[in-house]
Amino acid sequence: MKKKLLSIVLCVAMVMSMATGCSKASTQTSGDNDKLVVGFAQIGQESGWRDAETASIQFYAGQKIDSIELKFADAQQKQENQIKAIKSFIEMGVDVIGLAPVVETGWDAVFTEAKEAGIPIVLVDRMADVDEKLYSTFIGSDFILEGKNAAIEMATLLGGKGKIVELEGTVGASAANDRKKGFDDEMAASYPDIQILESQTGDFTRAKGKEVMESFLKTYGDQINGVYAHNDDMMLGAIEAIKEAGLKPGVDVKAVSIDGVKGIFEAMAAGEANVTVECNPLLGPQFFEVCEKLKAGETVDKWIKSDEGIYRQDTAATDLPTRKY
Ligand code: GZL
Repeated sequence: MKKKLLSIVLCVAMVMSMATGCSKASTQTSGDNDKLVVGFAQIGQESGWRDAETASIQFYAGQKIDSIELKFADAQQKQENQIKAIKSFIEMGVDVIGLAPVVETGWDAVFTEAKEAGIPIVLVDRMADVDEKLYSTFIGSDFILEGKNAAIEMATLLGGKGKIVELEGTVGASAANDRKKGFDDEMAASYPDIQILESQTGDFTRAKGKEVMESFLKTYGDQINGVYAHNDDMMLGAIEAIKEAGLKPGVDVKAVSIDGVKGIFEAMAAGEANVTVECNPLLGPQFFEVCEKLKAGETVDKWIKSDEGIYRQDTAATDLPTRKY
């Protein structure tokens, strides 16, 4: 009996040491100085857009495993998890840290740690509210312009007058803050006969977008002539709610959102949505190009802007096969 117990204890000890050995090994950089070692702290998997961005980053690194080592962390939409990931990347001594900040504020301390460690930070698709000395560049869209364009599209659909509701992105996210600012400011400045009845966060998710639209419909019913959603995923949820309320999305309730994911092109082709303002998630190539430059000690532009289009119902069926995300 004693022998059996001993052998079990030894086995467990062996497994434990291998496990810790593995976890230590996975935190070491490859040790090959020529390889570009990048840590990326991703927000999560809240939308189709986010999944497309993750795929773009992982695919690019996967194609270049001889020259790029990617350490990827999924923060499940929690800032504290992104901060933990950044700290671990600093400890590993990566060459560059990339992240899509889930919210704009709360980054000064950990970005300062990265700077003191001599590791550049690249902001991807969302901004952080920090001194610009604390990051190398922002690769992403002009969210204020996206919001302004959405307002112009909505006003065109409504003939300049009507009542609308607004589904906002994640509270505190730069994409939500600026898409709201761009839209609401344009509405106030140019379309006084369009009233925003209510505006609430749907956290960029389809499920929450449906839930909030259901509550808007309970409160305002067929007074609602249009809905503006800060991303297509929330709009797809809102479309479900509009149909369940017995109204026709895209007809009774005009639908304008942002991202340009495949699902919204399918909805537009079915006549259930009207406009999507494109926001490019396929940032992998640009991101690694910047990382290579930073590793080589080159300077990069402070803002690498994505250029994007506006897509409408009338061309959605022909656009759909060309869409890459
Ligand atoms: C925009 C990005 C936003 C998308 C959403 O750059 O941060 O986050 O519009 C995503 O779909 O959740």
